Amino acid sequence: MIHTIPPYGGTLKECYADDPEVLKREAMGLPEWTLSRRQLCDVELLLSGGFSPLEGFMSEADYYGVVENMRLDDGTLWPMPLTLDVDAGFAALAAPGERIALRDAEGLLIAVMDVSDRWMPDKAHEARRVLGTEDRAHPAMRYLSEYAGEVYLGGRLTGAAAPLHYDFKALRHTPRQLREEFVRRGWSRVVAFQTRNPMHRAHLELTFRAAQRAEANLLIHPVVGMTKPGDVDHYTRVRCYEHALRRFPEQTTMLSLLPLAMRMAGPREALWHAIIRRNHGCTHFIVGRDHASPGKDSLGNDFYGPYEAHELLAAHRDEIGIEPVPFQAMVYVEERAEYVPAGEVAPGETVKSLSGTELRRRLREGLEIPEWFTYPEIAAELRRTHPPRHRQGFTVFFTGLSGAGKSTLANALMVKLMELGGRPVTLLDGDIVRTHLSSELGFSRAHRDLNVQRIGFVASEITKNGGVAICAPIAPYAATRQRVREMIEPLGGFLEVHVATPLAVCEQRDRKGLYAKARAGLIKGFTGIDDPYEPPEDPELRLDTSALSPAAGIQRLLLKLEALGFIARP
Ligand code: PPS
Repeated sequence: MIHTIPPYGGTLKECYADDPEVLKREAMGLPEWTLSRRQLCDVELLLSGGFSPLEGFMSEADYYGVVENMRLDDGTLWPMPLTLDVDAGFAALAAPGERIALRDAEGLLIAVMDVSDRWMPDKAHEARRVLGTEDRAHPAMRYLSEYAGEVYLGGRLTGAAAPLHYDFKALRHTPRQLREEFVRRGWSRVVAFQTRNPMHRAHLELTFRAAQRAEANLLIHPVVGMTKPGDVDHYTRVRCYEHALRRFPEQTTMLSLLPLAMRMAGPREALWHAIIRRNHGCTHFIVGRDHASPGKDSLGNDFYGPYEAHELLAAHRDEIGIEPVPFQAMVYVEERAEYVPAGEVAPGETVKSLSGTELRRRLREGLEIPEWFTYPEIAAELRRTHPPRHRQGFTVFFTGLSGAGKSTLANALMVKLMELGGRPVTLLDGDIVRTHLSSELGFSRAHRDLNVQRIGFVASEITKNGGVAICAPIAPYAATRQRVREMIEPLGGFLEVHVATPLAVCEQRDRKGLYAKARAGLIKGFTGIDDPYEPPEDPELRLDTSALSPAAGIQRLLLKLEALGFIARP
């Protein structure tokens, strides 16, 4: 069904079925694809008209037109490829002419897709053209190379239901709802502000000025779908935006959440953002410095020039259907006690700034966040979800050969931490885990990986919730340990402790008699004997229990935890 809603932004193409019940019956028996988080975001905006004029995933011709020239096959300006990536196994069931059912992770039918195109993309070429790089430090390049399926599908969508959201329902609006809301409020000029960060004073000053310059009302339109890995989670950000909103003159500004999955594609992404806001009924769009920038590449250089996005939008200004409002970075000038665009700083004036990294450091260490940088209520909100390290959870991950002394150290550490108090402590010793979590697993490479990943998962949950997890598996493979580290580090502390007692000592101790059995060939695949142990290259701590008593080892570990800020002086 196509609805045309004047007055803003031209035609809005909503793609929902007239009768979802009929569609649900039709979907029974169709090949089923479970949408990833990113695909679910894409489908939500395709169905709601956020990506008008698209009415589904792109055909092969549209895709190549977009990749090469930023144009759909009919010549319409469109900067970002939007395709359904699937694995070869599923692709075999989805020939052009077939229909497939797209479901969310719980199995709810979201849409039916009439597959029109199926092809194998050249992902490296796509990355070079669209992102301007093949560097894995770019999140969209990493997605393409590590997560995206090898086959792309294109075809129209017919929606059964909008993806379910339980959070911030009152702040979510489809393009049609926003257009209607603007009409209801009598807003004929609306300038949209795109953001994936909490709003601080610089952002408020920038949006005040933009609204004044455009003589428009302001829509704060943050992305809550997927942003850059490592960003502040959207729950915290939305609470910050709600605080920020109270700082604007009443009735001038509105907050609405956009379920977009960003690609961090710099200039092309900025153009895409503008088109999306046009579809949501806005007349103006703020383009910032480094708009949708993914940060530095693996050589430490910027992926895009700071004002490349301004230039691209200016070049296409006549056909986007929304007026770009370019802005330089806003900086705080001490002498004037106010924010001004960077280009307006007079010679000799003192400019103050605080980087994202510095803000995170201050939060982590519980240091002051200056008032010139952000409002107290926003700083307090950030502090709630980013407590200083001594109130964050952490994981101590012992790794080493059988008999190296991991369990002894782990038990001693647990007792010492309980003596210190303050956080719940959980011990995930190798034997405990193999009894309660992994009783069906053996010692093949695949089973060891599964075992260690299960430990990592439980430890990550404990860490996320502010507890201490002490793990003590052999964990012989470096890649698996790295995966565990990546799982936990964004949630709190992670300390890898290599219990580096030499094999000869472990074997001599042979408390369980297993080394003797392994040497006699009665146990196969025994770590250190006929299965490898890959020692950590750069652990937070290395302890050799042949040279150090458990008490001395634990003391060194406590000092390390203290130096990193996770515990008060032992
Ligand atoms: S792993 O590799 O991390 O999954 O191993 P883990 O869960 O820590 O289990 C190691 C304990 O199992 C006993 N065991 C073996 N270890 C190594 N290799 C083989 N083939 C093997 N078979 C049994 C051994 O007692 C280990 O206990 P610890 O406490 O490390 O001595």
